[in-house]
Amino acid sequence: MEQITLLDDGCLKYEATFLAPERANSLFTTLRDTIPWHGEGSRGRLFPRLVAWYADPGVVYTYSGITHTSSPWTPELLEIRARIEQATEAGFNSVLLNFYRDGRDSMGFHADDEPELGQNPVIASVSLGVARRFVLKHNRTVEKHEIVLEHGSLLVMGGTCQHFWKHAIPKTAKVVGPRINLTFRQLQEQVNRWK
Ligand SMILES: O=C(O)CCC(=O)C(=O)O
Ligand SMILES: [Mn+2]
Repeated sequence: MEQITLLDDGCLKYEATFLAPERANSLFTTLRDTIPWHGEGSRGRLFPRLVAWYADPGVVYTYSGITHTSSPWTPELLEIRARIEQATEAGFNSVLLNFYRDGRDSMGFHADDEPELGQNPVIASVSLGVARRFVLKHNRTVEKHEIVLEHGSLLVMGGTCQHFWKHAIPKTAKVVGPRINLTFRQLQEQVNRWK
């Protein structure tokens, strides 16, 4: 895997051909057609993408003010998780799936820094379908780093990535087809918070 060290010890690993092209093709079709994709939003506005969430029984995840309950793993998701756990030597108890229908779907700058993820989480991200730009921006210096996430690729974010950097999938004006992204996460037991 290609390794990139970002300012302040953010760590990125990238493998463009993590999944063989035929397997990536069939996974894309199966996930597109069988995952119960649904819209989600906050403050009365839908996010510009569809989502789904899978996790081990009992795992709860709150982000953007929404508490998510999970569906049980499908065979395809279990297969990808096993391959990723082998490649990263990390464990993952949940996966968030995003479906970008076309170039107008996107994800704004954010960090995966919910308390359930703990300090310096390892987040493994598999991309299927149309390649899209993944942009990281340093919180203080605003320095940017960009990777085009290819069909069948694996990106691993580790180190202090979620602390000092934000990441985004920008919209594109080009006419592009759909993309599926899976981010595998290890969620710790729900932390009690004053809210
Ligand atoms: O679609 C992507 O590659 C990024 C997804 C992401 O950052 C997230 O789900 O938190
Ligand atoms: Mn993210």
